[in-house]
Formats: sequence, C-alpha cells, structure tokens
Amino acid sequence: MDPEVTVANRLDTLTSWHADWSGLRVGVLGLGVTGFSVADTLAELGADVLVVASNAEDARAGLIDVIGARLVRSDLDAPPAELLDHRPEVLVVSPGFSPTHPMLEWATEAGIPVWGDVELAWRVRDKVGTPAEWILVTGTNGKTTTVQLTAAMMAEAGLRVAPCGNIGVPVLDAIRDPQGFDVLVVELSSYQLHYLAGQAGEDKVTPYSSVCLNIADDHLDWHGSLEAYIDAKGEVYSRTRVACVYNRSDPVTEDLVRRADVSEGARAIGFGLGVPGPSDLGIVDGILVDRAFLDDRFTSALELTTIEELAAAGLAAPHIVANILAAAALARSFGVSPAIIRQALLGFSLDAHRIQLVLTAGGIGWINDSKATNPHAADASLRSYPSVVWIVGGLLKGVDVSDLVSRHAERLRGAVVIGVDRSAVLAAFERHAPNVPVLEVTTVDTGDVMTEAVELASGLAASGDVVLLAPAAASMDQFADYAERGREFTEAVQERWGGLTDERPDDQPPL
Ligand code: UMA
Repeated sequence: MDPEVTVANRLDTLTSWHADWSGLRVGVLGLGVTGFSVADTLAELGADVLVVASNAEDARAGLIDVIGARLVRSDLDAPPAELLDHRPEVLVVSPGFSPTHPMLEWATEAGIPVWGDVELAWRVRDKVGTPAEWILVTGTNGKTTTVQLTAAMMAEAGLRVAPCGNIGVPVLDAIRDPQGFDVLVVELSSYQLHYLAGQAGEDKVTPYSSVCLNIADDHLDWHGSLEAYIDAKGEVYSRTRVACVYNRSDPVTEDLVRRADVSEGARAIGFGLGVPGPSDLGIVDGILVDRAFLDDRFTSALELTTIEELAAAGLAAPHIVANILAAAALARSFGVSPAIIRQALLGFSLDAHRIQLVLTAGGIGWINDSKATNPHAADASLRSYPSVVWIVGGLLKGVDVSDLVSRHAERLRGAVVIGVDRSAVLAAFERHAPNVPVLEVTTVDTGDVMTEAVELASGLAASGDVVLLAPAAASMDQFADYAERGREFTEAVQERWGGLTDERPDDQPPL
C-alpha cells in the first residue's frame, strides 16, 4: 500500500476490483450465503478477512480456511477478542443483522465504517469488462416475481442478464461471473437498502432504472418503525438515471419517487391495473399497454399482451398482472420491444408456492400461496377469489392482521388457524368477523400441522370455493421456511384428495 494513503481515506480509493485491497483488515459479520460471498471476494482481492458468526453451516465454515480467511464463532453479544485484535478498518455486515444488534452498536461507537454486501459489490463491479447496468427492484411483495419477469424479458431480447440479490444469489456472485453480464436485475430487501442508505464516498450505487412495487407493514421488528422501513425502501430510487417506476395505486411509492434524489433526466413512470395516463403502463379493455416509452404518448399506446393471454398462462391474478406491468416498465426503459415482452410472457411460469393450484376436487380448488408471508401479500391473494376457506397464521413479525380479517370477512366461508401462537389471529376474527366459522390446528407435532389443516378445511369448504393457504405470517415457528410449509400443504392435499380430482382441473377455481 502507498504510505501516503492514510487509513482514513483508503476506503475512498477502493472503488474498483483493480484497486489495491491487499492487507485491508476486514471483519465480516455472519456466515450465511452473503457472508460467504463477501469473505470469498475479499480474500481473492488480498484483504485480511476475519469472519465472525454465531452459527454457520459446516460446509461453509469448512471452506473459510480454503479461501484464505479466518472464522471465529461467538454468540456476538459483544465483539469477540479476535475481532478486537484484528482492528478492522471496515465491517461488512450480512443483511439479517439489524442496526440495533450489539455488533452494529459496537461498530458505531468504535467509529468503524459499516458496508453492506451490495455496496461492496458496486465497488468491485468492474471485475469483468464493461460493468453491467443495474436495475433495482424492491417492495413489500412481488419482488422475486418481478425480478424474474424482468430478467426473462431481457433474456428474450438477447441480453446477458443475471437476476440476483435478495432472490437468493448474492450480487457478488453475479459480479464474479467470468463472462460478465450486460445487466443485473437486483432484488433488494429493506435490510440491504438500509445499509445502502449509509454509503460513504463519491461512487454510490447508481441504478439504470428502479422500482418500489408497494409498501405495507413488514419487518417492523427489524427496522423499529414503519417510517424507518419506508425510508429504507425509498433508497431504491436514489441516483436512478432513466426510470423511477412506481405503483399508481400505492401513493407511498409515488411519494418516495418525488422525495428521491435522482439523476438529472430520470423519468417517473407509473404502473397500475387501471387506464394509464401518459408516462404510465396500465390496462385498457383487457389489453396491457405502454403509454410511457413511445414518442406520441399523448395520443397512442403500445400493446404488450392481453389479460386473456395471461390467464391462459396462469398469470392473471391481479397482483401478478401488476408485477408484469412493473417488469414491463423496467424492460421498456431498457429498450426491450413490446413484441419481445409478449414472447417472454408466453414462456414464463411462476415459482412454486406462489398462488399455485394444487388440484381441484369436488369443485373445490386447493391453492398454495405459502409465499404470502405478510398481510399485504395475503390481501392480494384473497382478492383473487370470491369464496374462500382461508388457512392463516404463523409468526406475525409484529404486524397486525385485524384489517385484513375485517376487509375480507365477506368472502370467507371459513378459516383454519395455524401457528404456535394463534391468539392474535383468533382475537382478530372474534372482533372483526364474528360470523365466520374459525377452526384451530392444535396439534403439537409440527409434522401433522398441514394434515390437520387440510382435514379441517375439507369440512368447511363447498363446491365453488377455494381453500387458500395464504398465512399472512412467516413460517419459522412450525416449518423450516415458507417452501417447506407449502410442500407439506401440497402433500397433505394430494394425500387427502389426490384420488378424487375433477376431470377438467383447469375449469376450477375461478381466476
Ligand atoms: N445472524 C446472526 N445474528 C443476526 C442476524 C444474522 O447471527 O442478528 C447470522 C445468521 O445466523 C446467519 C448469518 O448471520 O448465519 C447470515 O444471515 P443473514 O440473515 O444475513 O442471511 P444470508 O444467508 O446471508 O441471506 C441473505 C438474505 N437473508 C436475510 O436478509 C435475512 C436472503 O434473503 C438473501 O437471499 C441472501 O442474503 C442473498 O442476498 C432471504 C430473506 O428472508 C430470502 N430475506 C428477507 C425477505 O425477503 O423478507 C429480507
């Protein structure tokens, strides 16, 4: 290292893969997928890396030596002695650590700069050739689907594109791909955005286009308040160069665009299920249209696809259509043609556990929307069906379900409440939907939760109903994750009803 460069300003010089990272003392907090990608990258760059983690999978922990870093296991109630001895010049934090975690409080007091993995990825984005453009996607719900849709549209256009970020692939993994990409479609959680908002230096994440799909109560325990959660989400628009895409039916997202410090010339583009204004994407007589990315947008519009076509592909639930319009706005901002967008949609299918029809039997549709892990997602799901037996409950993460229960009381044939602590959900039904029959899954053997839930729901449902697993809550009180919850539901439904399915399953349920 150049002796003229002081420790204080060294971090400002580290804005390229090709900068001098050698010997930089870094502490990495956490060893999940993010922590590993961070440690691996920094070790490759020649930094002196100490990972501290409370728990780590053996496979990952075993590789830390191999990549040339060190690992200290600690409960992380306070900085372990090895970390203090290491005297980190910067701490790179995994997104799950909240700002009030003792390790973050220690770093602040000790004056140690804290980076998130996304900030690090931006700094080293020039590893291979011309750096990819970044398109950022956030929102309470629909992020992953929108990222996948956007990436599919771009891939259809022949672009080299990587969906990455909170979707499960650390951005650093995309950055280190040996071939490089034209564009990264980056899903960002509110946690990652919180840490991005604290970026120092001149060279901050500058997206090509960005979207906040919607905002509702979620992760309030992590952020401390709804305001802090909203502020974090707003960071997605900072410095955007081409298009800030917002949801016309969610004024908070529009307000975030208005408040954002964007690059000169960036446009605000709305999307929504209604008739679009100029500079919007929307729907006219069942046709999805673009009135934003064409010269004569005051008098005409470009056709993207139709609701009928989307229905044939299982993509017509209103919240999925909204995701499609948002993705189309991002793709159009990048110059992808309407014909290519339509083509991409014809070949697109949703991931498992997202409003997935398991089977229909006796005119009753069984739907797995285990991904509905908060009230806002469950709301979108419930709206898709006129008559529902609702399987609800789990870990509520500090949010209230009362509104949701009262809003949908009319469409509920009944409810089956799951979860270790069911009291808040039961109380919401008692207060806001006293006429809806409510049954509880009381088994203590978590392996039987879904068998019992399906049995109880079978007793409540009638022909023309759907039984909808859209729990409005996280799953970790009874399942490993939402995918396991969805799988167990699917298996229980198949076991109970598999031999009795209707002949023409596509006719049921209405969607
Ligand atoms: N850890 C602690 N204490 C804490 C928090 C974490 O010890 O207070 C430890 C954990 O035990 C773990 C490690 O730190 O061993 C890293 O954990 P992490 O929670 O930051 O998770 P990663 O494995 O690095 O995965 C993260 C995202 N997880 C979270 O934000 C919680 C993944 O999103 C993301 O796919 C991945 O980075 C790649 O970017 C998951 C998620 O649930 C899917 N996200 C939330 C959401 O979508 O609602 C935000």
